[in-house]
Amino acid sequence: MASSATIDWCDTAHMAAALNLARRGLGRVAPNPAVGCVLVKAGRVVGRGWTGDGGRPHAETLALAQAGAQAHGADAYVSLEPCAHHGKTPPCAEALIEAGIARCAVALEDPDPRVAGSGIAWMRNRGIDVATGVLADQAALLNEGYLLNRLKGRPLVTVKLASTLDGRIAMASGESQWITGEIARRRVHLLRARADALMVGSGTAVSDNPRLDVRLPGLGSHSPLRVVPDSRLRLPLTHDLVVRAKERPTLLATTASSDRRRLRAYRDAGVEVVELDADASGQVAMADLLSHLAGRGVTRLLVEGGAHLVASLLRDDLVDRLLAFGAPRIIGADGIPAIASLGFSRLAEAPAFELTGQEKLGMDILTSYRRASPD
Ligand code: AOF
Ligand code: ZN
Repeated sequence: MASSATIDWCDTAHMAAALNLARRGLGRVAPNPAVGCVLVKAGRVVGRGWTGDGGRPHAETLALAQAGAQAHGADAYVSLEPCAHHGKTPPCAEALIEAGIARCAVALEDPDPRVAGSGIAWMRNRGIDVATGVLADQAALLNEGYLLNRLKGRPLVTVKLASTLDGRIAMASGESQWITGEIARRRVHLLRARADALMVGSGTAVSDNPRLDVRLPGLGSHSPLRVVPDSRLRLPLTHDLVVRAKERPTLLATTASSDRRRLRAYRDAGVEVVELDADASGQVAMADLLSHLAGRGVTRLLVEGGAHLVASLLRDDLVDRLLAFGAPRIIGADGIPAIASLGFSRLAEAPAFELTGQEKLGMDILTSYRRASPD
């Protein structure tokens, strides 16, 4: 709910622009939120900024630098409450005050305990007219990963599935290459670029041999952390995830019972190994892995299969978003299903999702869902 003075369509339009700037930072700013800032004077945009790679500079710093003296008397639109703590630069709330901003529209309060309302309070105390809640829902969706990290100690979990019309991902023989077409595959690389970490199960790592990097022109340097839960240490030492671990960091998550010599061999190759709790079936406990990832700053995790890993995330109710790439093929019940057995017996237990969008990608269709909110 928006608060304070008057909020008109102009406010909404400028905040939408700030959100679009913020979106550019997704996958590049963790553990920071992706923030956008637009400065407007007499109806003209005089400064724009978004959070820099690795989280600094903050969006407001860049927008203020661009506006220079024109910031005096301008309106600021910021997609997250300006910070109130001293980092590498003074707090953004203070910088906006010093620059002589007349009014500030904020989409969302920052849950970081160093901020949590004090950025807004500072500005109000110094006579700035502050409107809050402008496009708050959109801002919360954009930074859902940051909010989950801060408030629930886990990243946003997005599961990507690529299957046939009948929900199969491979032939019974395991043959699976190229279920979806080229355009869909490029779309996956864009999704990867917007994630902080990519995860596949060890079975999928072995059978599909994924490199889990971003192969799009200009985006290759933003390849995220590669994560493989592997309680039985099945990942071959010759796998790309191991061999190239020094250039593209790989995290292997295993349980405490693992073979020490093999662990040393992974570590010698540059793989980071963490030993986490096991679940009832002896696999790496997903909740523990997600909290480990959140603790090291991951806000957005993209899970690319396989069927068992996705099933265990669904069983534990840890899937926030589902992106289903559907290819116009039918394999039949002898093929391998996209999701392994969940063990539920009643329909009420079956995870439910809300449709959020649909896109045609060549011959394939991408259908997006998010976890259904409880009734
Ligand atoms: C802003 N504008 O663009 C961002 C903000 O490590 P630091 O010093 O960069 O601080 C991280 C915190 O800064 C982060 O948790 C969040 O509260 C805020 N991020 N704030 O005013 C920005 N990215
Ligand atoms: Zn700041």
